[in-house]
Amino acid sequence: MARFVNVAAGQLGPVARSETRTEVVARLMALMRQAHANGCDLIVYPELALTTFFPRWYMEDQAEIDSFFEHEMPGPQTRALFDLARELGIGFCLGYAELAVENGETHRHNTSILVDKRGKTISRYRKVHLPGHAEHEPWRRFQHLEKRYFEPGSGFVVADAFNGAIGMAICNDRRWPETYRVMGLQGVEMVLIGYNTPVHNPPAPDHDDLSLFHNRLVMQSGAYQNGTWVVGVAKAGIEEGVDQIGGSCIVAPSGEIVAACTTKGDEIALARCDLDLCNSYKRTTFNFDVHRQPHAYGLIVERRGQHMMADGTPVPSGKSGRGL
Ligand code: CDT
Repeated sequence: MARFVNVAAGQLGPVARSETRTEVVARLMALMRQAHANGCDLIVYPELALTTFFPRWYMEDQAEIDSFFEHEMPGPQTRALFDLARELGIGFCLGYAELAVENGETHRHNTSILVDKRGKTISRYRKVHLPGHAEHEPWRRFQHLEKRYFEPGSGFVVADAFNGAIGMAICNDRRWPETYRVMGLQGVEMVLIGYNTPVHNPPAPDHDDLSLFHNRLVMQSGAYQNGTWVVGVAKAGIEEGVDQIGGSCIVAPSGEIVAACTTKGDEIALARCDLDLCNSYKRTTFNFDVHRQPHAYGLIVERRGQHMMADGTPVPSGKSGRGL
């Protein structure tokens, strides 16, 4: 039996710093209703969807920082989204700042959860590749302090859900081939990715004109090279003076974009995704069992003419040969 998942990329326009959770959740619910009216099984929301992208500001007051974090999920202001999902029978993927107390210790993560059609959280992912910097850098037009406010997560999980194998990644993760490959090795069939990407990258302004190209480049190659669907969803538009790319799109295992948002506001893009289409790639060009050569991959790498182990240490005597 064919396995179709009708998916909505639930793009958000800018979220102001003054906007309350209740106001943002109302926007998310409006998108969810549209997705449901279009027969969707699943709607995917952006990274840190419940607030403005707060790592753009340097803050020292921990109470102020923690005001951007969710202390429970669902909590009093987010429960309505879970209730609506259950009422409509639609799943969702939501990014938010997570404050977790585990074994008496407080941890802060940039997190996404996958919620099923009954409103139950079935998978949680904590962002691995945290971009930016940890200290105040006043020379920047705006900060990118993810390394200050979050701890990195420690793994890419693939869940049995929506009749398939569903993984999650968050924003900067999408630029790293390892993200897709680690999930590809687990047989992932759909990767859900929320993002907040400024057009301007302060350390590399020469990349600014390429920001939308790079967005597509990484998601399309990640999809193709792993035979998986990719759903990339932006928080877009000019948020607190910072221009964020849009470009939300749904990518097929062929690497082709099959649906895309056309605005930088609240908008859904829809696709009927055949999960069995993944097999056309997973069983041929990217049949990992048949064609991958893990024994040949960079245990020893060459860097500036010197043979190094993959961790950067010199090759111990007695080992020979070159990796990649
Ligand atoms: N949120 C996030 O991860 N943003 C980063 C900005 C990096 S600037 C190239 C991203 O990779 O989109």
